[in-house]
Amino acid sequence: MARVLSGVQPSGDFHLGNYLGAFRTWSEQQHEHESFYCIVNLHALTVDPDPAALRERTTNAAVLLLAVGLDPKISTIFVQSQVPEHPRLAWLLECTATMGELRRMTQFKEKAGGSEGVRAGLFTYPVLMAADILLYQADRVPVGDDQRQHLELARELAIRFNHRYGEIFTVPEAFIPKVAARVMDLQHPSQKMSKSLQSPQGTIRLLDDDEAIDRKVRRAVTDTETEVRYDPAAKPGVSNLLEILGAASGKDPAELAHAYSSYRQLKSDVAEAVVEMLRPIRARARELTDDMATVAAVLEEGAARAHEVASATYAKAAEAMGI
Ligand code: ATP
Ligand code: LTN
Repeated sequence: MARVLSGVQPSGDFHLGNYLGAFRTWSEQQHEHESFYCIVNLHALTVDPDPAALRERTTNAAVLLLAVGLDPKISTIFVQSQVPEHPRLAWLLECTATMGELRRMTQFKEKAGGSEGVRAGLFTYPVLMAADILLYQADRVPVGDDQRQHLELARELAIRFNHRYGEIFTVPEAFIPKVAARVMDLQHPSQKMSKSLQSPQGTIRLLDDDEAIDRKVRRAVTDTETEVRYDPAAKPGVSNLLEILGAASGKDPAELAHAYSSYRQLKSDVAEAVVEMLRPIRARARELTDDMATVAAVLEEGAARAHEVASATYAKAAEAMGI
């Protein structure tokens, strides 16, 4: 059975992009693969969050992962900081990665914006991510399109390590959905929908109520034409709506476009599809919030299971390096 690992930062409210780009695949594929899903709170430290907020978001992240359908009986759900081998392996890998390759990471360049005050942890962030993946000998890593380059680095580090120190790590592959791998912000359709973008009207949060979802979709930025056509470069706003509808309905976004003669009708159908898709998630999250003892137990058991696998891999890697 193939191994799967992926991660999400507890850096804010989860949104439609996280769901369509990642969580939905996680919950669909958990039945076919041995799955590990990690709430990467150490990664979230790279932007200096408020400690109380980080703690709360970490627990809320677990609630949402259960609400989107991860089943703790078959998937291991855990918090990164509870498995000490993550930063330990990250250090070993940092001693194999080069400044040059980390400097090429576009996410770092975007987030750092050339500032000297940016945290060193943001620079080494992709190496910690590689450690997350390699510790579990993951074959497959389901992520949104924005993580493609980080995955390439994880593969490169695994190959390099194996070449230098012996066959220790499985070389992982990215699994990126065909539709909605990069959901764009509804107000700024040239930027991806993001937890940290501070664009409340452009971001559909998984816990938004029906009315908020409807309003945000209806106010989504489109363009001054009237033709409904799938063309991400020329018509990013409309194409994003078609991608969302395609992902929600299992249909091809370009084909869907033919059925519409107005933006209004398209928006109305997108809003309805998203409302229907998210309603059960919201209901389940509400139930779980009343049962935080269960959530805590899931994380405790998840950390124990994760630790078993991670400690075995770490021991092999450290030994191979002469530690
Ligand atoms: P931040 O804004 O804090 O960087 P984020 O919203 O990008 O966060 P992450 O925690 O970094 O979310 O990512 C969790 C998963 O969701 C990743 O697999 C990522 O690729 C995916 N993802 C994030 N944003 C989108 C998006 N707009 N469209 C599709 N997938 C996305
Ligand atoms: N960098 C990722 C989050 C992340 C991750 C991982 C994803 C951290 N560790 C391991 C997949 C596998 C992000 O920002 N989306």
